[in-house]
Parts: sequence; C-alpha cells; structure tokens
Amino acid sequence: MQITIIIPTYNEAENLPKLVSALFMLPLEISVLIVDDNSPDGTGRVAEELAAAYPGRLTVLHRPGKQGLRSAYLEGFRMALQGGAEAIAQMDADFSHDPQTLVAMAERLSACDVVLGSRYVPGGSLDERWSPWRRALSAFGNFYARTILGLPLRDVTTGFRLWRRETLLAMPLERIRANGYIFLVEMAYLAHCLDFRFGEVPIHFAERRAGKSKMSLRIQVEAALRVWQVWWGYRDLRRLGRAGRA
Ligand SMILES: Nc1nc2c(ncn2[C@@H]2O[C@H](COP(=O)(O)OP(=O)(O)OP(=O)(O)O)[C@@H](O)[C@H]2O)c(=O)[nH]1
Ligand SMILES: [Mg+2]
Repeated sequence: MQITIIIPTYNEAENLPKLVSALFMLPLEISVLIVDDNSPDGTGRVAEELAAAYPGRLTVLHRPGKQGLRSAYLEGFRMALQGGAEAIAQMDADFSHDPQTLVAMAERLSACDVVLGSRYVPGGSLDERWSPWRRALSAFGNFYARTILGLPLRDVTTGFRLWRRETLLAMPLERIRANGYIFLVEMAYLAHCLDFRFGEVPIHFAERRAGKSKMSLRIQVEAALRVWQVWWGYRDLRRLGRAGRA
C-alpha cells in the first residue's frame, strides 16, 4: 500500500530533517508531502533540501503565508490523491507523533476506513511533562467534543490519522469550515456522519521536540464554542448517513 504522509509545517526547521529520515526508515511504502506556509525560520528551504535528498519521494508545497491547518490539509489531500496515494496520513512535524506507530496504523487500516493515533484508548499516553492542568484541559476538551457530537471515538482531536483513499474521495471535504485544530474535530465528525468505520491505535503523545508551542487557553475556549457550529453545520448529513457519500 502506497502511503502519502502530509506534514503541515510552520517553523519546524529543526524537527523536519530528523522526522523525514525516521519516516523513510519505516518498513512501509512512503511518500512525504510537506505543506509549508513560508515559515520565518526557513523550514521551506530545509524542505527543498530534503526534496533534493529524496528525489521522487518527497514533495514540497510552498504557500505564501500562514493560512492554517484547514487549507494546508485540503490542498495536501488534493495533491496526494492526484498523485495516486492509496492511503493518506496526517501527522505533525514536531515529533509529538511517533513515526513507528504508522506501522500498526497501516495494519489496522485493512479493517477500517480511517485509523486514528489515539491518546485515550488503553495503552495510549501523554507526555510525562504535561502538567495536571494541561492534562485536564485535554481530557475535558475531548470529552466535551465527543459528547456533543456523539462521536464513538476516544480521541477526537488527534492530528495523527491514516485515511483510505476511497474514504477521502467519498467525503465532501470542501464543506469543512473550521481552521486550526477544530478542523480535525470537524473532519472526524464529517466521516462519522457518513458512517465510516474508525479504528483507534494507542499512541504516546510526546511534547514537541523543538520549537515553540502555539497552544493557549484562548484557542481552547474558542474551540469549545466552535464544536456547536460543527454540530449545526451537518444536520443534513446526519440524517443521510452513508447515502450522503460523494
Ligand atoms: N502549513 C501550516 N502548518 C501549520 C500551521 N499551524 C500549525 N502548523 C503545523 O501543524 C502541526 C501541528 O501544529 P502544532 O503547532 O504542533 O500544534 P499543537 O501540537 O497543538 O501545539 P504545540 O505542539 O504545543 O505547538 C505542526 O507540524 C505545525 O508546524 C499553519 O498555519 N500552516
Ligand atoms: Mg505539536
């Protein structure tokens, strides 16, 4: 199975080369697509060097400025599908997601439509350095979104995912409105409304290896309100179920 891994980057120059070399060591047929938003730290240049080092296996999409996760992933999905990818992964550049887990996720994909790398299934865990406050916020955010949306998932905000080509092709992705990390919740909800089968594989979520965290309480509060928008936005598809597939 040919897997294209989409990695959105914003100021990840230090992490990217190590991550890419770890990905290409996996016993999987992997291509990498980096979507860089003109990172001030020169991630785009680093990505070009990697493209030269791994010809034909690594592509870079350069965008003029920081436009957020929504369009980064939507453009990335389009390119990966056009390129013939059989499975498409979403992954962060900062080593929060262990490349090794992709092997188990790929195995699991044979029985599901999408596989999530999940912190909240048995065997999953969070970085030991996370404060009790940050743990509580993350756990509550998940519980909150999962309950309002009725999602049969333990980790609805995870950014580590592996999709079958057919699943993405059947999803009206242009309907997704949310940016930032609620984009991930909305995309999971869209898949759920269309009756796709999810699998969850436990992951250890590590704190970003290098670079600065962008997470804040403001982002979390805004996200909590947007969950209701997501719920309201798909009332038609909720009724249609699998009949709503493209
Ligand atoms: N292309 C692009 N990538 C982005 C943007 N915002 C974040 N990213 C990347 O998306 C991935 C996830 O973002 P992170 O900043 O790690 O978000 P987080 O894990 O919630 O927070 P921290 O790791 O604590 O900063 C990383 O690879 C980022 O570099 C963006 O606007 N454009
Ligand atoms: Mg991160």
